[in-house]
Amino acid sequence: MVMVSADVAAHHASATTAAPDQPKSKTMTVCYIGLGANLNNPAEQIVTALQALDKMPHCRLLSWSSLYGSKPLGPQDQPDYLNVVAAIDTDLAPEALLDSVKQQEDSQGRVKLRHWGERTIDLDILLYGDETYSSDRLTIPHKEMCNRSFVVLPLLEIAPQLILPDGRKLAALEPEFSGEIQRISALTVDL
Ligand code: ROI
Repeated sequence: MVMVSADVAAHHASATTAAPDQPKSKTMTVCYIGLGANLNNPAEQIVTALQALDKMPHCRLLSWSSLYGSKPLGPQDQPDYLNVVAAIDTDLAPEALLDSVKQQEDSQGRVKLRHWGERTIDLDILLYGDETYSSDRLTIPHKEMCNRSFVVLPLLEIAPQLILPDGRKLAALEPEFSGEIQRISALTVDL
């Protein structure tokens, strides 16, 4: 198992670091990915996705939050969710990163059953350094991230000092969400 120092993820989201195993001209960008699952052994789905984030070409898993449980946002006749937020380092551009995470969702058998419905795994790009980005397929920061307790609280756990691209402190959002989700446990992932 790889232990990752909490300090790594506590950096401001804009942190770019020279990767030791990359040519010097490339910079890596710290990105945050939201993971959610409520079908087919959700905890296993999340662990599989974290392992995949570490194995993805041009990506490295830096840290991840505890496992959280949350009531579904959306139709209530679906199972509760498990949620985690992960920090990765990547030199992929945003669209290429999106391709990679979508591919991983597909490989874990994600099928769209209904709008805001149940899913085996959801991998949302939340932040890409302190950049903003918008296309038909992707908006960064994730449009709803600041409204979702199951994103904000796990993200705060791994990046308590995080400043959003618009200059707001993530920690300022915390009081809005107290009691909405439950921290279940730390999550052991063999890398
Ligand atoms: N609800 C919760 N609690 N957690 C999620 O990860 C999640 N993901 C979604 C929708 C369907 C909006 N609801 C969710 O995509």
